[in-house]
Amino acid sequence: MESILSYSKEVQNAINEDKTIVALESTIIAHGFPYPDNIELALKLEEQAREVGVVPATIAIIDGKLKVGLTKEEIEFIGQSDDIKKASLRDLPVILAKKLNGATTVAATMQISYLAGIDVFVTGGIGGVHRKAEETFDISADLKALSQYPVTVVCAGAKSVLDLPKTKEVLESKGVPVLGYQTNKLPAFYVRDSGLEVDYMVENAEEVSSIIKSNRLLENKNGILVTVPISKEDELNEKEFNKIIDELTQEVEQKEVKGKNITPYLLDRIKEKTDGRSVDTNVSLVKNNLRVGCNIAKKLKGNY
Ligand code: PSU
Ligand code: MN
Repeated sequence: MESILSYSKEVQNAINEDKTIVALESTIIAHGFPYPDNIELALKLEEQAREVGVVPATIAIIDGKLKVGLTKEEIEFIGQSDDIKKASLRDLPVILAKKLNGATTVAATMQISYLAGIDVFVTGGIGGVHRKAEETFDISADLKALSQYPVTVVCAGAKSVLDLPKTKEVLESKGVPVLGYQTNKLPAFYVRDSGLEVDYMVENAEEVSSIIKSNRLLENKNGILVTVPISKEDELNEKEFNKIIDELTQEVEQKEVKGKNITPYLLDRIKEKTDGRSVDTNVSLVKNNLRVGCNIAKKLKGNY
């Protein structure tokens, strides 16, 4: 069958030479960060991976093609154009058929990583169960993807704009282990500790790699979530941040922001309310996640 994937030269070579590859998402570029910080970050992340001998595969959809690995021009296009759809699971078949452009969420990036045979995917934060989900039913397809694609997602947890206890419950129902990287507390993105426990603490990349191997031997379909706390120097003040979140939760309701627009809206408003500090914090945590993700991918390949 014809492959629907379109690999960059760099990623194609990496596959041919059996090099270690790590996937990166593109919603963070198109909708998660302001221009031009977004492009700078995307390029820096790729460079960071290469420096430790890992080939970055940033994933997006351009003209209906599922791109595994982007050129610099393609990253600039995704970061600059305002004609890029936020692409989650339900969007992929339509964006492909209509030959549109899409920035892939965690869910869609997991699906494409799985199709491309990439085992480890690094991002900032995952989507989850939104507050008041009992009324709105707003639960990110990221959780569905985690339940059905055996890809390891390295993140800084999920933001406390979500309902974290409910998010954890859904992950448990779906059979997704939530691992804490050198911590037994679930990180909450901008802050190190959400007050919740992770399922298991892991000490190092080697331990994660053996858990991934066990997951394979069990023939599990689900992915694994590795949560890495942001560094102590860079975390935001928890009290201040929680106050912002409470305010924004009300604001989203009042302004009737809905569905896929909620996450970009919140990110924008958090940036304003923290005088831009949330952006630096976000950069710091993604880089930290990438450092851990590259180590896990290398261990898994036996290339370390
Ligand atoms: N969290 C962030 N930044 C982001 C996202 C989440 O801090 O950019 C993006 C991710 O791509 C995630 C998506 O997969 O939002 C979740 O959106 P939704 O809740 O609409 O599924
Ligand atoms: Mn949603």
